[in-house]
Amino acid sequence: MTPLDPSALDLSESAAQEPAGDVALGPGAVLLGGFALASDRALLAALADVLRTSPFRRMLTPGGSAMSVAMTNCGEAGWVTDRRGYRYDAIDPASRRPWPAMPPAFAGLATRAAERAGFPAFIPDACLINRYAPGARLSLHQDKDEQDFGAPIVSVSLGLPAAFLWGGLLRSDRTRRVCLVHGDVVAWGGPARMAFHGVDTLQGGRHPLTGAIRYNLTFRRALWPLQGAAMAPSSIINKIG
Ligand SMILES: O=C(O)CCC(=O)C(=O)O
Ligand SMILES: [Mn+2]
Repeated sequence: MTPLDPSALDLSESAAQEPAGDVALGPGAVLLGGFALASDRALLAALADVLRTSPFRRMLTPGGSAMSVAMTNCGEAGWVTDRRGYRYDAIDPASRRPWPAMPPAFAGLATRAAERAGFPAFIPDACLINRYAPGARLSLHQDKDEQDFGAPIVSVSLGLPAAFLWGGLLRSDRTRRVCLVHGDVVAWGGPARMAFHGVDTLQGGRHPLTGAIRYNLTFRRALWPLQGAAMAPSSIINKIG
């Protein structure tokens, strides 16, 4: 079975018959099929700009092995890993400069996708950009290095298809395989915010826009709300207090 095979979509029978559109993965989680298609070229052009300042690199896990997925970031905070652990940092450790600003095309798409998924007023302050070459994979994990679990995650797929593993709140929960193709967006939050997920080993192939690569843009609210979206002074005091 190739990742493009529709039967790889382990979704409910009725949902699997829909070629695109919105498919609920469970409470608080939805696949927005093709949501980013109309913006694909704008997103890839903006990605090329980001890479001029902060190119892809294979970061080290705390255990000292290089991740198979190459990563970079844009936005106020970037997700990094090294022997000191997983965390967000405002400075790119490779360039020793702030991460590139979030391109408007990125932020706009993320906000619109979140709204469609039922999470209005999402303003991401961090975008982790993943580059998968064939053979790369991301093991099952939770996104839990953020300070604000109230905000959703918005995850955009570009290029080669991949098998996304969607689990539950426990690592031992059953995972389903969801085929993500170019332009698909998955958004999860609320009761699904801490769901385990991962990406199975990328298979070979060629995409007209990205060649033998899959890109993923993961938008998050990493920092306290007061560092990003405008908030009333009273809210800021409440947050600090
Ligand atoms: O590549 C994907 O689809 C998921 C990426 C992801 O889960 C992450 O970067 O935390
Ligand atoms: Mn993740």
